[in-house]
Amino acid sequence: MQLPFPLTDEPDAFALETGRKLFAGQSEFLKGVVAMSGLPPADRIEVCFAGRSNVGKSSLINALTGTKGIARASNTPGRTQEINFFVQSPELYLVDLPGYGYANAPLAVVEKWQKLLKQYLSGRQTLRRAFVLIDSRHGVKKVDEEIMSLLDSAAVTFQVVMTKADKVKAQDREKILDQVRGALSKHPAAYPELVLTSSEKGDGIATLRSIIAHLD
Ligand SMILES: Nc1nc2c(ncn2[C@@H]2O[C@H](COP(=O)(O)OP(=O)(O)OP(=O)(O)O)[C@@H](O)[C@H]2O)c(=O)[nH]1
Ligand SMILES: [Mg+2]
Repeated sequence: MQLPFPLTDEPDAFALETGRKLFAGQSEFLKGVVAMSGLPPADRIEVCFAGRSNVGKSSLINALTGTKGIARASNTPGRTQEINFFVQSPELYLVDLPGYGYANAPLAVVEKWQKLLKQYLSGRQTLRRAFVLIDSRHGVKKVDEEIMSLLDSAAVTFQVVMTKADKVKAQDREKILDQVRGALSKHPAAYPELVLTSSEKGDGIATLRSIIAHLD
């Protein structure tokens, strides 16, 4: 029996080239947003990156754009507290969402993020796909399930991107992947393929560029 939620196949050379070209264009930070009123006009396709604090959202955006430090990656969990908009190429917005599940964040702060996140995810017409990042060592946690349920109810297709693949041994990977697959089977908005990445080593980055370039 074919397991659901396979790892995505490597795109063909043509599809990879389309992705490479999109991300070879200029990338720049546009703005950080703390309220819906600050959102830039919804005038182009947009993808967002969601995930627990420290899962590697900013690092992934840096790896995709090939501009080290464009999306500040740090060792301090909870650093990215705004919705950060990046312009890519110029036909695309990349959106770095505030990390969730940061244990030491004050409740009022958490509630404010959650409200903004909810408004953003359910109200953005041009949002084509949410990438939900899951640490390859840890799998899906309760807070991830919450964001997935939010995406289900907002009818935003989300695709799981496994991060930090360089940190797990091949023999441990399958167990985590199966845990992720089990969790995803409960979410109607889950895209049926997973992407395995390492921002550190570059694994899966060209594939993800190609996936983003082919959204319409
Ligand atoms: N080994 C390895 N480390 C990674 C990888 N991606 C990210 N990291 C590290 O993980 C830490 C957190 O990465 P960030 O990109 O800042 O994570 P984030 O999800 O943006 O975190 P917040 O903004 O706090 O929500 C940093 O120390 C990164 O260097 C990876 O692919 N491999
Ligand atoms: Mg970040």
